Amino acid sequence: MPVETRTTCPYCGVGCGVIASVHEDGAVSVKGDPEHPANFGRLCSKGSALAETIDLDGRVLFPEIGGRQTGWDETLDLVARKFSEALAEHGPDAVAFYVSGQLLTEDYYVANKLMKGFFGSANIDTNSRLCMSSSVAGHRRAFGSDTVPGTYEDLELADLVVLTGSNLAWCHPVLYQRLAAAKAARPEMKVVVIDPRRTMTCDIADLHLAIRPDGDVALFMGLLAHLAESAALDRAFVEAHTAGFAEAVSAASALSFSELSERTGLTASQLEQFFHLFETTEKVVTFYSQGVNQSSSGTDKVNAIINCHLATGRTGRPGMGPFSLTGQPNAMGGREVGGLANMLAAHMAIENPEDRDRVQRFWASPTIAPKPGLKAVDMFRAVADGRIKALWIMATNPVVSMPDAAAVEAALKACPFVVVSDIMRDTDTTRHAHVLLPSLGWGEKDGTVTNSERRITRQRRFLASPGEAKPDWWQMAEVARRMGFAGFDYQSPAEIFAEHAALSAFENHGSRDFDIGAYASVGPEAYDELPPFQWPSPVADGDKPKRFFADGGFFHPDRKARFIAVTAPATDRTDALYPLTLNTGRIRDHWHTMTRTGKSIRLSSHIAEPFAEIHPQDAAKLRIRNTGLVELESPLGKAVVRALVTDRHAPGSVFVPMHWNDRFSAKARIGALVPPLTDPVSGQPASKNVAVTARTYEVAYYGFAVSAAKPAPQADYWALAKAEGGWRTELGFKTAREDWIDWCQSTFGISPVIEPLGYMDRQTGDLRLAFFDADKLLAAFFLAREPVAVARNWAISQLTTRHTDLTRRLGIVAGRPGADQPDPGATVCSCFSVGINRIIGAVRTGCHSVEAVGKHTNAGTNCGSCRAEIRGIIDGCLAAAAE
Ligand SMILES: Nc1nc2c(c(=O)[nH]1)N[C@H]1C(S)=C(S)[C@@H](COP(=O)(O)OP(=O)(O)OC[C@H]3O[C@@H](n4cnc5c(=O)[nH]c(N)nc54)[C@H](O)[C@@H]3O)O[C@H]1N2
Ligand SMILES: Nc1nc2c(c(=O)[nH]1)N[C@H]1C(S)=C(S)[C@@H](COP(=O)(O)OP(=O)(O)OC[C@H]3O[C@@H](n4cnc5c(=O)[nH]c(N)nc54)[C@H](O)[C@@H]3O)O[C@H]1N2
Ligand code: SF4
Ligand SMILES: [Mo]
Repeated sequence: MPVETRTTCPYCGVGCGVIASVHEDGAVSVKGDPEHPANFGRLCSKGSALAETIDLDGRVLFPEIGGRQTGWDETLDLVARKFSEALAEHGPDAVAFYVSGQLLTEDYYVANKLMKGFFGSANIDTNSRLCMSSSVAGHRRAFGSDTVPGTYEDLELADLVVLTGSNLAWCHPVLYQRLAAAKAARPEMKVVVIDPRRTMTCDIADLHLAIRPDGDVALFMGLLAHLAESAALDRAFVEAHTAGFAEAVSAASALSFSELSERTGLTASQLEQFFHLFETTEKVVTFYSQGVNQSSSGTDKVNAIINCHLATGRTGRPGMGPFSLTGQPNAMGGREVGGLANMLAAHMAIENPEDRDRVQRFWASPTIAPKPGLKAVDMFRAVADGRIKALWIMATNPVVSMPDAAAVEAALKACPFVVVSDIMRDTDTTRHAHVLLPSLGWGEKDGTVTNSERRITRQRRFLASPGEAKPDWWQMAEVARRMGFAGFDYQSPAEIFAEHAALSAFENHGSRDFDIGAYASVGPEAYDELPPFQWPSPVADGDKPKRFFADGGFFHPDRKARFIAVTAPATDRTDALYPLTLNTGRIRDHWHTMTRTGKSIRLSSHIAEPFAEIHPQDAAKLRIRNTGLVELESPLGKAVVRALVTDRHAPGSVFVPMHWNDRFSAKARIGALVPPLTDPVSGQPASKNVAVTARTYEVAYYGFAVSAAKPAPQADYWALAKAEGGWRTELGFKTAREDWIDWCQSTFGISPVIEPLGYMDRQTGDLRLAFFDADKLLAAFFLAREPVAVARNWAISQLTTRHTDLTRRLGIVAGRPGADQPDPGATVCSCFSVGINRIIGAVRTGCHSVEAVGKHTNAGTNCGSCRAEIRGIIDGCLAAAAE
């Protein structure tokens, strides 16, 4: 019998419950936990593929100093000594931690306590600065606390769901599935998607508003002005529970309707339709994510949205409220422990002397940070100019994910002492570590995470610790002890959690939203068993839906919420040198910098290469061809990716995923183009609205290869991805070579004694080479002057085919599937590896619904993440047939 462990998915902020089974042969499988209130058994493609990402390939398993394997004692002594020296010689502002919403709450708590209470600095910031800080700032301005008022259930209870700046279908897929199911059950429910792109989320939208980049503040100002004049205004709520209404409405009314239309890029009729829907539907939830937060007007966007919910009294009642979707699995836990440079702990304020005193007394700490620390962008500036002498990075990859990524890399190179705790040995960031600490990863570590709806769930260990890897909290506690600090003698995460819970209740008496005092004396066993629960939980009261603010009770001293008078930024762009707007974000099957999802063959097959979505008009103007290569340039840097010409994005904009980095592609680290421009209130970088220019990246030859071994490509362009039986690589060469055989042998690690089968057409320049070891294909290489047209998934399947006869081998150099080996086409359904050609085939045989295609091919019947794409393929086929 397999041993089952209930745990939580380590990817997005939905926080799905997972049951991990370890089978007798050691194999691991995962399934959704039917009892978990976030997902009720569902998982998306990433969650379903978790078992494929936990192998030890590429892991860092021993501490390292300067690339040399060491022992924990020596390494921790060095870290403690370096931090002590920096503090003694240069003071508390000379040290910094840069941590992550992917740490567990217990890790995060220890990091924050050590930095703020013992180093006496607030120089601890986190990748949540790039992710949630505008929401935090907006919540604090409006509510007086960083509170998400609602629960996921509101998604099903609402009659109108507004999604702004959220690609829910790809980024919070299980919530999308819950929404799709609710809408199928109640077709009268309306969904509005506000996004400059027509994303997969639009599949269930009744209305898609293709807003101009950063038109959101204007849009919600227009809505507020409209609501203020309408029957939807809840005067009683506004008077009893809020302040600043008149000023906010007066600011909002300053925009004329034509200005509104101009700034949002929406027509009068679109605006009227949206305003009317919002006005006449009481149960409305506005979900928002990075299209709102990652903006130079991010905090104002958040408050413009909240203003509309406050004006209508639709905050924290069932089916109503503003709802910030958190990205990372523990974005919320990080905020609870105060892991941002401008927060304290347990939702206390660093600016407040009473809060500082309270936390210091609770910790019995020698000091307490007297002022906010440096926010991420400023922190790396301080690293670059030498103010920070010792930096510890945990569970984040800033050389890829920070804006002005090249400057971040240079800063790390210049920093006298960089510690990195990660699970992977070779990332763009670990390369610059003086000390690399091996951390336990998902399945190996124990702790808690909090999801978007304030629900705390255990992540449980079901695997043994590999090598000498240790939990992040242990690493910090050991350094603290070595530096002579009392208060870090934790034996287990349970002890840390109990302390965190006790602090949340300490002298609280209802004055702070975050209170989980019910767990202040949780022991190891109860912690082990801890079922999911939502906060607040001052006393144990089971797991029932909890909402805030239906009847006021905000956390400003007068208990009133604040309307914020915002101003709409200009959205027109006239930059002759950099005329295009670069929008960056996510794809369905990859997670951030790909250190984990890049290990999964299934997840790598949906989209195997970095790309730029470009509108056909721009492509025509710039002479960029679909499937050619395109170079994007901002004043800070350049990137080269595949051109995907599509009208999904408005003219003037391009979309590039944030995931690719120097491990997977030659030059696709898009963060290197993003300027370090931040929202003035939250300090969050604006990574969705970047001025760039685009041009064709000319190459003399395009290439495609499949290989059994991981390639080490020497080429002007390359992008590699794991594939069944080995690797697939897209290539581009600026100049021709004579020695392609040698090139292949060194790139794919093939012995020079192996001679290839080959085909060459001097006329067209086509070249195909295939290298075999007995009946096994080692590598196949396809070169052409045009983008290589070979059927990718067919070529990949040759890596796992036995090539017993010459005809089959010659088939590879012919570059065409034989009649008995149909080409499945690009993968759509990654759960069952169903390619687009099979889906088109099914449609042609009469399957005209997603369900029918599913019955025929299995596609879309497991996690459901690809259902919107399948519907798009069906529609496309039917439209083509009708023409
Ligand atoms: N598959 C996958 N899922 C993930 C992640 C992942 O890496 N991969 N990461 C997780 C994390 S940490 C996060 S933060 C979330 C992010 O989740 P999302 O915020 O949903 O994802 P993004 O793709 O970053 O951006 C969302 C959308 O904002 C739109 N947008 C850009 N500019 C504007 C604008 O000015 N206004 C409006 N209204 N929209 C705009 C973009 O076109 C994009 O479609 O996803 C989480 N889930
Ligand atoms: N251009 C652009 N840039 C962006 C964004 C965007 O939309 N556009 N989005 C931003 C957002 S919202 C986010 S959240 C960030 C995400 O950006 P990052 O946080 O930099 O990305 P990840 O790849 O998630 O990095 C996590 C790292 O932690 C390691 N790791 C995994 N588990 C553990 C563990 O248990 N312990 C330790 N110590 N390490 C572990 C992983 O191997 C990996 O190296 O990117 C931001 N940057
Ligand atoms: S939606 Fe997918 S990635 Fe997010 S927690 Fe659930 S299974 Fe994990
Ligand atoms: Mo994020």
